Amino acid sequence: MKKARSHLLFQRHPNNPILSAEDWPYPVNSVFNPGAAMVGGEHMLVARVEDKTGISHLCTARSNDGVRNWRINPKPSLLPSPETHPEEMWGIEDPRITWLEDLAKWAIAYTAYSEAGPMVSLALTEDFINFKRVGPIMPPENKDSALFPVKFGGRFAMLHRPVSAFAGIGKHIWISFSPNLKHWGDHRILIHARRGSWWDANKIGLSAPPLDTPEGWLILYHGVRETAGGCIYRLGLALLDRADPTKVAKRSEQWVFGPQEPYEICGDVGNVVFPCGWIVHDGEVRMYYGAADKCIAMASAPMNDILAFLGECAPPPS
Ligand code: BMA
Repeated sequence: MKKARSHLLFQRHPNNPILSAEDWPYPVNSVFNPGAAMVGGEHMLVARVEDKTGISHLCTARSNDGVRNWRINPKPSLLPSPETHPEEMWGIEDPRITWLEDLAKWAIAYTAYSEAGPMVSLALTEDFINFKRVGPIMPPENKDSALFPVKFGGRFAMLHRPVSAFAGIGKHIWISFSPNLKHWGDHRILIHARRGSWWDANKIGLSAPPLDTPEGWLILYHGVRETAGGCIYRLGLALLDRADPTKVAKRSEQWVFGPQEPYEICGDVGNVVFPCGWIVHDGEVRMYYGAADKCIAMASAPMNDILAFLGECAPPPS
């Protein structure tokens, strides 16, 4: 097997950006940070759409090949509902989609932008037309959340990123468990933000939902480097034990993807690549990401190369 190098793993699609505000059937400011899933043989994106009030909602787009001929819902698919769900007062953002084998339903974990800050909310759907809210499941400040598709020891599992007011502690990825999707506990830090001048120092968060592979749960996460010129959002990989996802088996030292193209460097928030979903198709991992909080792009890598690359990475220090 050829040796995979971090900077060669994910290749941008030449059609990038594959979806922009100009493609939308109604006036919007930006479309970005999409969740992704293969639904009925089609590529399904659930995009975060920011309208010209600054508030975000979710809207679906479907395509056969995952790159062209998107069929965008003619109206918002899921709007914030502050009357019934006050935690959605300032919008709903960054959906991450997981097929729950146990319920035979799709779960969408998203950020509810409440008066007290971002928090994690959950909705279930069977058809991406009707959505049933489970409601807010993590208090503020918390975001970057996704469920695992299977249960562990009879419990659902979720990754998320709480923020502690405890100065200097860093913003890490946590794992929690639930018997019923509504009540979550057994919280613990899973992946620490590094410190100092690392690309993923101080603040990290989950990007796409955990992906089941023969080597373990594949994790894509973002690291936020704070610089005098603003933040840079880049991506790294990790692998969790397949039977016990509280164990981190591998973690990349270098980032595997970062802002480089003009549409990633310039936008409403420059220097941001922000995937919320990926799809495995014919052994290829297609990562769908928001670019500069403005548009949607896709980059892909052979699953074999990703696993070979991680195979050569060290386990994180215990
Ligand atoms: C994060 C989230 C993302 C956004 C990113 C860059 O905190 O809010 O939705 O893409 O910041 O602005």
